[in-house]
Amino acid sequence: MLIRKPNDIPSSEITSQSAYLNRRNFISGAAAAGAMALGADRVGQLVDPTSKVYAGTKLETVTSPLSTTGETLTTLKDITSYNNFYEFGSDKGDPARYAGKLQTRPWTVSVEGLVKNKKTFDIDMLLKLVPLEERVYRLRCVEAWSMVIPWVGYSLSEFIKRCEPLGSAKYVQFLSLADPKQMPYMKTVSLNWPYSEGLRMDEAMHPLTLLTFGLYGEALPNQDGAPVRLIVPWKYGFKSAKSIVKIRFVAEQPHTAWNDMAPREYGFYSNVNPDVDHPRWTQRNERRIGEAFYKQRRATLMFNGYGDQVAQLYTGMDLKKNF
Ligand SMILES: Nc1nc2c(c(=O)[nH]1)N[C@H]1C(S)=C(S)[C@@H](COP(=O)(O)O)O[C@H]1N2
Ligand SMILES: [Mo]
Repeated sequence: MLIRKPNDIPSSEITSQSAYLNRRNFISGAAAAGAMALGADRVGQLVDPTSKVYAGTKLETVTSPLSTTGETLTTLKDITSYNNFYEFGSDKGDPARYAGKLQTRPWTVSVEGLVKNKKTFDIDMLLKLVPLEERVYRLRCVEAWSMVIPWVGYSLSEFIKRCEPLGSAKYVQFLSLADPKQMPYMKTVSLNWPYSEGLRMDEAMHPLTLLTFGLYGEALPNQDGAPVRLIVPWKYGFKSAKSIVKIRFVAEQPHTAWNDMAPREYGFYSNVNPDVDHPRWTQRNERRIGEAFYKQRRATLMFNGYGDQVAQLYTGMDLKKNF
């Protein structure tokens, strides 16, 4: 049988988001070797039954009119074994291997900054704030692959309204947990921890922006960002911070982990845009995870196909400059 390569992009052209990280790890080779030894050691902990107490709990959901239809869902297996979660390693299989240990209870999300309600929310309270919806969204990674995932959550706007942000709050920053005791690769992967992401207030308030607690009807698997993460379907996947512990309302555009790492490659907006190439590879098309490698790559859609709903957020903006 003839195995064909994807015909439009030589695989050598696609390097991962971790290219920088791996180069740096190479420099600190001793540290990397240490982490690998630690990693191997932790594989055994996957079978620890206490690690799976929360991930997998059934969640009640209502259907949402904001669900994407007409797409084949990516399998649970692919969604949970092909991940980016650099706190747990830079290979796609690392988060499934090492995130099982993450303790997701007790867990709180604190609200800081320019807001009336500077509160700390217990995760189980947050989960019950408003009814959970199932929302199928495409997720397009900046590395030119995509998945279709039935997320569970509610519009972030519901949460933000209850925080009562001040008029001076123009952006929202999201900070992930940064606990090197639980996250074995924080020491060797040189992103600027804690993982930080941000949205402009109108993007954060947009109904499509989902505060996400589950997928496939169950509480989030750890490798997908348990116990709470963001999903911003019209932006590259890295905007969707995982395992969030802090939400900060600010006046200025916040720094973000990827923007700190390589500002020419990862902009603040990072709207999915087939017309703006990543400096090292095209964004014209994508590989759907789970589909055969020889299959024709799909054309990437402007705003990941959500343009009808979100394009008006950017009227008058040059999206090549504001990539
Ligand atoms: N805290 C944290 N959040 C993160 C990341 C990460 O490394 N750390 N990776 C991002 C990237 S690059 C992508 S594509 C998505 C992947 O989500 P998934 O593994 O659930 O598909 O999570 C994003 N959120
Ligand atoms: Mo990504």
